[in-house]
Amino acid sequence: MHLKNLTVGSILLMLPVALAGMPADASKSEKSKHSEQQGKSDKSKKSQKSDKSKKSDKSKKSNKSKKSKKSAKKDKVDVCHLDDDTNLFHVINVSEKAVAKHLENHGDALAGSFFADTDGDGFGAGVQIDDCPNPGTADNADDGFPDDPAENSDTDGDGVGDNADQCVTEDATGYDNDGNGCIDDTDGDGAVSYTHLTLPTSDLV
Ligand SMILES: [Ca+2]
Ligand SMILES: [Ca+2]
Ligand SMILES: [Ca+2]
Ligand SMILES: [Ca+2]
Repeated sequence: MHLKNLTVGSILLMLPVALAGMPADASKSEKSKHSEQQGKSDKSKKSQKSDKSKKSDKSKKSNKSKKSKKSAKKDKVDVCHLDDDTNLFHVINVSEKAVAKHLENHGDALAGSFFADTDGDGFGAGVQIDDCPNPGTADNADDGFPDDPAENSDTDGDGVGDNADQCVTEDATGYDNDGNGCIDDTDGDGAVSYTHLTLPTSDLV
């Protein structure tokens, strides 16, 4: 419709329609305001979230740093430091990196479990008595004969140490009068077996 064709009457007729359209526009404008507000509120939510995430990041970082401090403590190693004055070891705690230097330069040793070695054969026994290799200790508890420097194990369990046992895998318990670790009379016929030849000649009839 061209404006030229519009009469005053037709304009008047259209006016209510135009006015009726006004609230609609106003409501659009309200909507747009609302939408703007929402947008702002969303932004503020996001910004809050972002703050939270920042905080959470910070707390994560702080936890990490705590953990790394803990692991740093964990990375420390007990070393047996050799005291030049007493010539005895005592435990010191050093960083993992420094361990090699301590071992090389000071004659230090790694700390561990050391047991009493009463007979000095290098085999310990009983419960752990030291963390360091001080005199009278061994780094194992393998001595089955703590008072016999010549023996430490008894494979067949007959009470005769492996070094003295002439039958290392034969349990001669109860049948070993000469104590050589072998059963004296294997067939039980009462005959003197060759094992008795190890007895003093006075025992031979
Ligand atoms: Ca021993
Ligand atoms: Ca021994
Ligand atoms: Ca034995
Ligand atoms: Ca034996």
